[in-house]
Amino acid sequence: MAKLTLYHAAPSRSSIVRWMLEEVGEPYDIHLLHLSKSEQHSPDYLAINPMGKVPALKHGDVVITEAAAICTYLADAFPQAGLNVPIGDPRRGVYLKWLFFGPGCIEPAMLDRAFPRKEEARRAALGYGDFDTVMNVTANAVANGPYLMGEQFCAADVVVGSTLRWGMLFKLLPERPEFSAYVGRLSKRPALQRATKKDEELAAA
Ligand SMILES: N[C@@H](CCC(=O)N[C@@H](CS)C(=O)NCC(=O)O)C(=O)O
Repeated sequence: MAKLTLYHAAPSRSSIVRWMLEEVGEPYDIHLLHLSKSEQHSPDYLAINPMGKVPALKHGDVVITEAAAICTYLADAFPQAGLNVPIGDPRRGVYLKWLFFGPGCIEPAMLDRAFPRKEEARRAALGYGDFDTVMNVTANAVANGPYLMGEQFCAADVVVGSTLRWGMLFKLLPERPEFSAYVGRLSKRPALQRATKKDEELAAA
């Protein structure tokens, strides 16, 4: 089987992919980068990801970057893990919506709030519209659950769930019972617990 290597820094957005890999359950290697030493800007790593950012995933000869794209790829490459909604299933459209909504709407809404612009942008010009709408839409989506797609835990939960966990940790999100209940459910997943423990060990080393 083609080898899986995660270019990783702990903790960082590559922890999203580490969680996904633990959910997938296939063996993988870690290529650790120290962001504080600017290893992400070394010529060797820029050949992997010219953005100079983690995560990147190598699967055989294929290199994938962008956390949400990697999670989508892994879910489709290892369907036996049950983390995708396959092509042909009418639920796939909504599944893809949530995979894009994480990095396309939740994350920029959160970070624009944390680092406000000097001049307020027009709502129509922002892909995410406005912070409150993004929060309301997300809260409604996770309110009933247990997961975004109902009973099925999927790659979109890894992507959206990671952003919500991170936003709650750094107090970048409003305190909403829907978010804490959803993140509480995710925190019980053995794969997330394993990924968190491994990252804590890496960060402490
Ligand atoms: N859009 C990228 C963002 C990746 C990203 O910003 N990674 C940060 C770590 S959380 C990074 O590598 N920062 C180092 C740098 O920019 O020098 C993704 O979702 O994968």
